[in-house]
Amino acid sequence: MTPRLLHLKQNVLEKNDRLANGLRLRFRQAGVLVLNLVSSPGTGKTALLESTLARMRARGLRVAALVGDLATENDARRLARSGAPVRQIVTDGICHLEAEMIETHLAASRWPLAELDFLFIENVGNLVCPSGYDLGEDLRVVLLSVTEGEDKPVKYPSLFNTADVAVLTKIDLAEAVDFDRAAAYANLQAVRPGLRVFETSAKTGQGLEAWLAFLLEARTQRLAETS
Ligand SMILES: Nc1nc2c(ncn2[C@@H]2O[C@H](COP(=O)(O)OP(=O)(O)OP(=O)(O)O)[C@@H](O)[C@H]2O)c(=O)[nH]1
Ligand SMILES: [Mg+2]
Repeated sequence: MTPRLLHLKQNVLEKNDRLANGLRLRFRQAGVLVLNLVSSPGTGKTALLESTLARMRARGLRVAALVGDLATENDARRLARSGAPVRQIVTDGICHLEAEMIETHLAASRWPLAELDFLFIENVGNLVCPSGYDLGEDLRVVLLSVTEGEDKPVKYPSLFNTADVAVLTKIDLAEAVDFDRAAAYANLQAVRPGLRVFETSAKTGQGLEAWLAFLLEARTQRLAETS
């Protein structure tokens, strides 16, 4: 990369960090826990969110979602079936979400943040681009499906390295694809030592209660820290 390009990239990331810090402050003041879901395309981000939103709403929790894609409103339509407020962010070719997009869409949504318990952000499916862009989230959740190969954490370390928690998705297919659980865990720990891992299936519901309990506990902890 030439020095000029490097400089430009630094400026873009500095501006993003500034906006993300502003968002984080607003989220904390509102008492909403914000999660940024990242993974390669097709890992099951929307499927996990469909189940998570439906289960949370059934418990009376106040949830909303922003979902990023290069094109189409398909994922927003899927998530809206839960009854939760949802907005699609169409990035028109950009391979990640940026803090400015979150700001713009939150303003347009007019969602009163203080009336939300959880805000989920589904990032654009990409194992590289989203890693450098803070969205002001409390927790970055990286998903890895059993069908995409146990070596992905070590091949794409930057994204896994910035995650706070991992979800191994499509666990119902583990046997069918000879999923090597030990190798997947070893690779996750190699790039992010101590990373907590959940195993879920949006198809059978396996692991979803433990995942939900983790999210509720994370929110309780965050509220205790900020009060
Ligand atoms: N068997 C099985 N299939 C799943 C599971 N989760 C997702 N899928 C399937 O995997 C495909 C992709 O799932 P999506 O939820 O659209 O994946 P995504 O990560 O949101 O994809 P992008 O938004 O395009 O990045 C769909 O056909 C889902 O039905 C699961 O737990 N088990
Ligand atoms: Mg999706």
